[in-house]
Amino acid sequence: MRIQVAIIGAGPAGLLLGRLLEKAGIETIILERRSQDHVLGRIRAGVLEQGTVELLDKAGVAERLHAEGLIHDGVEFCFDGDRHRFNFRELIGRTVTVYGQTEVTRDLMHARDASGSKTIYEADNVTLHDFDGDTPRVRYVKGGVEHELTCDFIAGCDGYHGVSRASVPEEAIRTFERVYPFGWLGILADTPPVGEELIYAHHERGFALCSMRSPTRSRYYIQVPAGEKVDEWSDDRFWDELRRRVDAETAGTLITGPSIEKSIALLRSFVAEPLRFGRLFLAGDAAHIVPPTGAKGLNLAASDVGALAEALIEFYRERSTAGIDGYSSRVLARIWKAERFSWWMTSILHTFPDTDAFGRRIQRAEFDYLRTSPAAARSLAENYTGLPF
Ligand code: FAS
Ligand code: PHB
Repeated sequence: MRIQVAIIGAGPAGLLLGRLLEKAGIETIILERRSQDHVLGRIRAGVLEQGTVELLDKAGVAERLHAEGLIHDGVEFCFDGDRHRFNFRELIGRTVTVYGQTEVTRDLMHARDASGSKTIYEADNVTLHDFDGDTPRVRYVKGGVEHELTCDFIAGCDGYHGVSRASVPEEAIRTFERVYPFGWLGILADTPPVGEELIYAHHERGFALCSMRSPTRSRYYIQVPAGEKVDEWSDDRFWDELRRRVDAETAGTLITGPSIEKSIALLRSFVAEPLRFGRLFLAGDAAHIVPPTGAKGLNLAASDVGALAEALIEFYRERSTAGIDGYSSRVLARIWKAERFSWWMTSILHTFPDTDAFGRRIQRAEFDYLRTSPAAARSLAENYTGLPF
């Protein structure tokens, strides 16, 4: 079978790229290792930058997002019980939208199913071939039958553990990584959120985040040591620990309930360079990972594929390679700024085993500087709501 662009992975990056290309008349096929239900069952990101919302609008999949998404003008920081609200709309005239990644994925899947573009779920043993030449190939097994695609381009949107980055010769790629000595234990509950907006809490016992998915569904996280097992955390133990890490008012108004999802995600910062290898391009978590503290993971995936779609459309429409030749350096410039912000948010809000008394004072000084300096607050606001695509 011959196709213009083969996309590996039906997460938000692969699905959004497929949608943007399809709207430009470019044929794609998506190969996804897991089932559609499994992909939809993952509970991940919750906050969309304004640029991501605009890109989903451009993709024609934002109707439900506008109907159900919650526009937030700001977030709160709580530092050892002291709270401060950062009003992004006042500071820089931008906002964020709370709308779960699961819903973004669902909207993109529905649009793709309706368009008739092909997605092969439960595609096993995907392998990439000849992407350093002009006619790359992708092989996969479906229902025990081997298949081969020839294509013009391959988009590796298969996440951190995917096959695409792993297919690049070691000498052709360089990686940068920082693994944090903790993870986030997240809980989803059908309870009303404790606050109108997100609350990021720093406490000597560890970080906590009060988030949400809707006015009736809450999402909470607490920092736990790396290696912690989710089975060691009953719901009650989680709620008690969350209460200890937020201010008294928040603890007092927290409405708890049974968890409908509970999982631990380890935190790492990771970037691969470059992100183009002949006819293979990497985008989303296949290219980079950020600690979720800055709510950048899903949003970076969106900005990557926005740039990649532009480059591929330019190639097909104008037979120009300027976009695809510039893809890697263009997206890496924005990726590293988001990596910096995510690392910085993680550094000031979490407790680290090797942080001494001086280090804790510096974390407090960061908070005091943010809440007393309009310039510092504007910097936080422009990074959190998303730097320009
Ligand atoms: P994804 O990993 O979402 O999708 C890749 C897809 O490729 C998957 O469906 C996978 O099954 C498929 N695949 C993998 N290998 C394959 C192969 N060999 N063949 C075919 N298909 C293959 N970001 C935030 O902003 N906030 C958060 O709170 C947050 N929480 C997270 C929690 C967890 C546990 C994880 C892992 C990530 C979290 N993230 C969060 C980041 C997350 O939202 C990602 O940034 C986002 O899913 C990136 O989307 P994709 O690049 O599409 O990668
Ligand atoms: C979430 O709601 O899942 C969420 C929100 C903000 C973050 C991370 C996760 O920084």
